[in-house]
Amino acid sequence: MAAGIIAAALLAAPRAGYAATAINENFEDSVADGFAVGTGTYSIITDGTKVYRSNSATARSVVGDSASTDVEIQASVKVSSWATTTGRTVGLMTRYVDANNYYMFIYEDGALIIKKKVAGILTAVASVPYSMTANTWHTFKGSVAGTSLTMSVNGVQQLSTTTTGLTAGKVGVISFNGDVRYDDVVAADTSTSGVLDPFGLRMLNPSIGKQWFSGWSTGSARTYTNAGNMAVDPELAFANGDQTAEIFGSAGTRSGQMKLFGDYPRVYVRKNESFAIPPGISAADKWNNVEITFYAYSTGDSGVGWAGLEAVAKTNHWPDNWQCTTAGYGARMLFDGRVDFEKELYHSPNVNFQAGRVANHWTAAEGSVGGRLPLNRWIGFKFVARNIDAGNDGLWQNDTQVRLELYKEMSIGNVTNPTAPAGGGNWQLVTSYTDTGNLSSGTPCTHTSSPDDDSYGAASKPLTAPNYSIYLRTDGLTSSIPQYYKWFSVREVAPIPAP
Ligand SMILES: [Ca+2]
Ligand SMILES: [Ca+2]
Ligand SMILES: [Ca+2]
Repeated sequence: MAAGIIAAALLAAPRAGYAATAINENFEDSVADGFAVGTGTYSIITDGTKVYRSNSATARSVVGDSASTDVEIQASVKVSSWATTTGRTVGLMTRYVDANNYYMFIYEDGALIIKKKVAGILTAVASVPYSMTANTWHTFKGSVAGTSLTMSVNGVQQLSTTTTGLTAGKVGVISFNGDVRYDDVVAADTSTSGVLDPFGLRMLNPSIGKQWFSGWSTGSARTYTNAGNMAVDPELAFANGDQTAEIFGSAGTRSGQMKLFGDYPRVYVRKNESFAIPPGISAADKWNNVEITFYAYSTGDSGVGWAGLEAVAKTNHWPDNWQCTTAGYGARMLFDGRVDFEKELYHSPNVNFQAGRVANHWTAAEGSVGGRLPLNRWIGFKFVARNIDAGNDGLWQNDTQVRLELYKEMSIGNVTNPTAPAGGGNWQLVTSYTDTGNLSSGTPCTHTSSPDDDSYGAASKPLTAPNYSIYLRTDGLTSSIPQYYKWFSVREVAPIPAP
């Protein structure tokens, strides 16, 4: 297991040979996150809950990673009515390249069919008679692994076959000649080859530069309060928070974990603990587009309204009063059940905006009471913050939008010291938001003593620039209600290609 730092040049690198489709969409925020309509029109309507609907004669909408190979997609599917007596089609797609190339897992004219369209030529690969009741929800599931394809409805496998012709593509939904609705669309890669990090967790995006992995499973037990020890824990910094952080090291029942409590814990990953302006951190040691991952276990609610589990990206926030660099994006799972993003423009004075908020996010099945953050169980947390790469040139300087995504992973329950979840975890999108600069006070920052001051003012635009820190934070935890953290990492990833 890797400990400490793996540094690499911050050069643009070719995309690694794996993909990341991680979709979990219930449409309750009225946004079909990541979906791109290929054919026809779609809208979100209320049909019990919020659902994705099309009544176009030909309708296809796709989502996920075009590089995905082996993948499963499941969705609740309902037909409200048909517009024709034949050509009645509804279902799911994998390996979608374009409107002439994809695999289908469909109901069509009295049968379930696995079908392919390759270079525009349709071929039915397998079928079985099936009666699909109108105005009833059916759970469709299609999976492809290598040349094997299977289709299930309502948990019962109906078809299993093999075919060739397509190797990679997005997933999606498809219908012809019906008024159809979809809900609870879940899709994920099933291949783990090359996609697990050194802890055994799934990486949703490949690393392209600097990576940092906590080294908490090695060495002796050690405790940090208001200073780190970078000889032992490189780039792990504590001098800007108020906390007790007990790292268990290689021994004991909590090997590999950090126990955290205090009035305002702030656990930074940054190159040094200098409060100088600037701190003497090189461009190669800054962070920009990042995937931040950890698992956390909360033993009690601090009662602080802005506390829970939180990671902050694209920030310095050190010292707090260096106005032009304190800006950042926080992804939050708050104790009170809210999940959201917080864009902080300045720390002094305190100016911030919230976005992508969902209240009472958690379910009883996840261990929640009244929608609040589940306690006494492990929650996987991933925050992905990436520029959209204007010009597709790998340069952040001309970028104008930042995409924020918060994921959870709930397959580990209440155990003292878990092993990595099967397949690296089933990561589900919690909320997402694209900052186009609209989260703004319009007041530029005024600090001018450092070359790293932002001359435009962080107030007036999205946070596209690299910065010195990422950090974890929580508030108001006493020694009787600590949190435990495991598998904390930060990896520089590629920006999102511009459309
Ligand atoms: Ca819904
Ligand atoms: Ca959504
Ligand atoms: Ca660019």
